[in-house]
Amino acid sequence: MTPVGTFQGKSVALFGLGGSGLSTARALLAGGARVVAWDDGEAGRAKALEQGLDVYDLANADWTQFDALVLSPGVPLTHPEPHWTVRRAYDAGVEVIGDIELFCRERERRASGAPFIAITGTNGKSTTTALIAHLLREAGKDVQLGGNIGTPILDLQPPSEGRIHVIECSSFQIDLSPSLAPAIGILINLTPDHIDRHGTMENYAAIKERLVARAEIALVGVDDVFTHAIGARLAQARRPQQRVVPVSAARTLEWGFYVEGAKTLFREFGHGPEEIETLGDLSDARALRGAHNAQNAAFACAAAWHCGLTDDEIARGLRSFPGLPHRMEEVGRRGRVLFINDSKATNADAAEKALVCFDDIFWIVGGKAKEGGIEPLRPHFGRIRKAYLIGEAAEDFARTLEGGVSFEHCGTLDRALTRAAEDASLSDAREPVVLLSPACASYDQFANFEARGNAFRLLAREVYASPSSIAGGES
Ligand code: UMA
Repeated sequence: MTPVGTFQGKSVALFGLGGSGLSTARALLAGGARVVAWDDGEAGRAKALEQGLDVYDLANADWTQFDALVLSPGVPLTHPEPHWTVRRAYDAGVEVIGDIELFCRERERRASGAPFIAITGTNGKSTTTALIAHLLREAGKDVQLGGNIGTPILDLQPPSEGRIHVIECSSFQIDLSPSLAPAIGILINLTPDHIDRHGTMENYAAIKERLVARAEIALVGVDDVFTHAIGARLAQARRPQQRVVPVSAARTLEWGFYVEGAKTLFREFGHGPEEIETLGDLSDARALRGAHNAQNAAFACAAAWHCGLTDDEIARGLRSFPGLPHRMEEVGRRGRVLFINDSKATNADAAEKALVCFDDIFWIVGGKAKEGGIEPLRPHFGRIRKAYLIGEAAEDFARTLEGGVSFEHCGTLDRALTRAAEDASLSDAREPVVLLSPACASYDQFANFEARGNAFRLLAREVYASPSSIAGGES
């Protein structure tokens, strides 16, 4: 835990008692602050009471006693409208901040030079964050990994000179962190997202820009119009003590980090082509398939290079990266048949990223459909040997597949997996792939996408561990 000493002896209103709120409460109390906690929901309040927190309805509190309101990231700050606690705080002249802001102030107080890598972007930020942490750990560094990826930042060990914090930041968290100034700031990409919480795309992009605006090293994508404009603006501002470095997975750069073929490359500003450094080869990196992962890898290599890792250390780490659970996760193999868990693909956009990576797909698809269904995936139907339909979306998806892809109604995941594995093992493909990439939410049959992915993993293990369960299959 990182005790928060910057509010020692002060009073803090804490709103939102999910994972990050409870972690913040513990860290503030450990640092000597007085905390008054509340949550709109009964469950959050009950958990806080269990942990011995002072739970009090902030609607009835005297807000002039507070030095800050610490808000959970899921609570609206500005849109669709400010939460009632935010209005009360502003009326009383109380600042509104989040747990990452508390960490930044603690870093400033304890060890302002402590290495701190902050990562954001619309897509790929969890993979990039996990990959950076993996590269650094494999090279023997002391690494703390957390933020939006799952472990609340204040649950991590405190910042210190020899310890690298690798932190994924959502736009909600950045919006609550006015003094965010990481040693390395990463902005991967930007496409419209969370507009309900930020009002407009412009506002969403402006919030994301804040993560790199005061970074000592700003690694900024150039593959979409929004990040490209941000990178150009930062470079033009020529802030003292800031280095702005472009990163691309889509084209060769005159300088910066980029991917060419399957190689991640770095060309220093002003250097000739003969001095281009090769940092890794993605054709060896089984957990980094696809163009989107090439972008994640380019950023991770850039961060690792700036942390002093050698080309060999980076190349080794790329090869050994196990990937994140439920994101094109290779769960096993039976003979030629590969089993891939991509349960996190809850819409067509996400499923597309998996479909383009393989040629002979036995596709488990369905669940609770999103608007547009699987129609956008039609250009990739040629890669699908057969589809196995599950969940509520089955009838609708069958209509889309009709005439283009052969399919079978399976109802449940276990039936779909058994049938897909049987067909895959009998196919003539070099590497048939049983792929769960449902392009749907899971709520019709599972608690969440993790539960769906865990079920797939267990079922797949039974299938590929049992020699008699499928005919053929061994190569
Ligand atoms: N609450 C209210 N009133 C409201 C809204 C929420 O009382 O109007 C209360 C809820 O009753 C609940 C608590 O606030 O008790 C939930 O807080 P939260 O939603 O901020 O959730 P945490 O458990 O604290 O998790 C947060 C991040 N959640 C969000 O940003 C929504 C987690 O990111 C993050 O992993 C965690 O902190 C640790 O840092 C999740 C997420 O969905 C993965 N992120 C979004 C994304 O990736 O797109 C931004």
